[in-house]
Amino acid sequence: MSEQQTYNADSITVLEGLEAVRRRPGMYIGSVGTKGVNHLLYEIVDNAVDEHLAGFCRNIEVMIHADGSAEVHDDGRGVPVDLHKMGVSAERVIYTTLHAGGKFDGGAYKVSGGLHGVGSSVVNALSAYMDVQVHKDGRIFHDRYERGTPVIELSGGLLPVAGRTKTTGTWVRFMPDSEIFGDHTFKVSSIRNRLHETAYLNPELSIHFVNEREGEEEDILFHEPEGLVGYMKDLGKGKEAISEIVYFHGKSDGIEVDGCFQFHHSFEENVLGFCNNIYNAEGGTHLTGFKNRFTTLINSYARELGILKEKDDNFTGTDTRSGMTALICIRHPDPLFEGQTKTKLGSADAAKAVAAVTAEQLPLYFDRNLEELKKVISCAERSARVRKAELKNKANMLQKPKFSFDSNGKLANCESRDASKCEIFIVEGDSAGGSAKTARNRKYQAILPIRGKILNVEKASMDKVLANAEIKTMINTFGCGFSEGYGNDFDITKLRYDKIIIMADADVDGAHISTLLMTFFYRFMPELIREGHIYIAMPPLYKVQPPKGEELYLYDDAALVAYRRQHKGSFGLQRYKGLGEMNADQLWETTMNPETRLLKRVEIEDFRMADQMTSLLMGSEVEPRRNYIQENAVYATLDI
Ligand code: 28G
Repeated sequence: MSEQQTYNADSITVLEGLEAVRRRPGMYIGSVGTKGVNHLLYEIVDNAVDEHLAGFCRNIEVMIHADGSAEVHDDGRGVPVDLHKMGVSAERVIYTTLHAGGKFDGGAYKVSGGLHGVGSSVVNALSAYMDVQVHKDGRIFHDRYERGTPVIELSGGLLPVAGRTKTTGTWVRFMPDSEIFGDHTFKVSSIRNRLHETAYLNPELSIHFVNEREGEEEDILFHEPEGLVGYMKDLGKGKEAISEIVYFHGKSDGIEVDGCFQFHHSFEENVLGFCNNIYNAEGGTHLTGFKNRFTTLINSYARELGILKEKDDNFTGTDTRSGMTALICIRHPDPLFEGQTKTKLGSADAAKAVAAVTAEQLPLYFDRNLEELKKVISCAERSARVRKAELKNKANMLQKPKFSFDSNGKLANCESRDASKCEIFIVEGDSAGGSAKTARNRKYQAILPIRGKILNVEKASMDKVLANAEIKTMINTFGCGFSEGYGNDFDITKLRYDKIIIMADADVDGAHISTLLMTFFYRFMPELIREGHIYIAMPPLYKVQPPKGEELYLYDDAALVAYRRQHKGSFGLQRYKGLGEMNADQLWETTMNPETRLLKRVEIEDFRMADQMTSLLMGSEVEPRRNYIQENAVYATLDI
């Protein structure tokens, strides 16, 4: 058989492989929504980062073009274009064979965290088109695919030479296929965050990000020579530091460990793990290794210094990490992932390696910086004190009679007890609350009016939070308890409503109230957000009344612009400033009726950034707050 025949035979299986990806895209990239679209780009960027990790690329360019395509360029060696044993250019094999990837030559690490590392061929299969340009060995090569199928003819299995060059590198431009993704597009805020994070994790890499989409043009260079320390500074923005940033680094059992921590005036713990450049949302063994050894270390120092007496109990792990922000970043030649979203590092040797490096490196720092050590221990003492006080407090609070299901004067509960069908509207103000009570479907819709701004849980101590009437009412009404630093009474199976819907005015005050509520949910019931139970009602901004024809509600300014474009003549226009301007019928029709309303589901993609965000949001500036709410509240489909 000639080489060409070999390829023809194999190419059938190749195309069948890519066809499988198109038939069940979710299996490969998790979703066919906006997250899936972003995933395609991350896959390609990760390949460029791998080329950096292999030691051959310092600059990566990422472009979102106005037409909805994305382009990535790296100045590495260029994807190999020589004849592969399958009888075609290696480039063809890489972009058309499932799992053509694998560990890079030269012993570098291939990113393989979680959902990533599915390979460039998956991106190719899910793109309307993909152009690949390679500069290598003085020549320029161009290849093109449409829905995964190559459209450039090879000669002798090789790509035609498209020109000469003195540089080396790879360009990939692709268009997410609307047959797969519908009208979902790239979510730029997530891309920006991820690229910035990649820059922090790779201090010698520069990432140039260009967004050419109409109305959102931007051009940013991410270069973070301070690495993890710079990342820590970023995460600590808006928080008051107690201790210095401590950076440590070492290698054990073939696993490289980089770590960094700092204490702030806060009781929160924010310990983030990364393996081979990928954030591990569910944590894993690297974090366990660090946390356990850190606790042991602090306890033994505290005894050595006489801060803990013989009769005293050890600090708990939570005590020693109270107020801590930490980044633990490992490079592992062959990591293992587990958990619901495969974002939890499972490799047992990672725990051992991180513990070993922590035990070896931290004493080098603490032994020389006694004052810093004392500050760190004082955080643990403070936490232990509060823990003991709150344990009593909580016992007291739990003894108080709970609000019974209906006896709360303000809550208008629904009749059904079938949680999967029930929803509760949290409504700002008594008057809007009154309209909502009249408007609702009383079988399935409960109304909980809250007065004015709720307590900012970010700034209040735990006993104040638990004493706050609105918060107590919410906890008791939802039925699922709450979780906080020292214990977890949260039980999502007890949740009495499938949807918790924040209904506030579409103005700055309304946005503030939504933010306060989301902060409360994020800190005390984060699973409600993770599991998609929190929604924001979208009251209309406008009502238009054409001279003939039906009145129409418009939910944002873009809709008004579109309406103006389509309706040349004059029409009546009413702007709604608040929920209070609508009568009960209008409120039902526009905002509450599941058949016609628009709901946003609150999704926090970046739980790692959310902690810092809450600090940012609670600041005095309104604009970032509004942006945050708009960016993080992703449109759910019309909730029918
Ligand atoms: C621009 C967007 C994304 C890439 C390279 C460079 C090489 C490569 C890529 O090799 C896999 C498997 C083992 C050799 C390696 C070039 C060695 C020598 C490379 C990218 C081939 C493929 N010369 N740059 N892959 N190995 N950039 N950027 O995808 O045997 S992928």
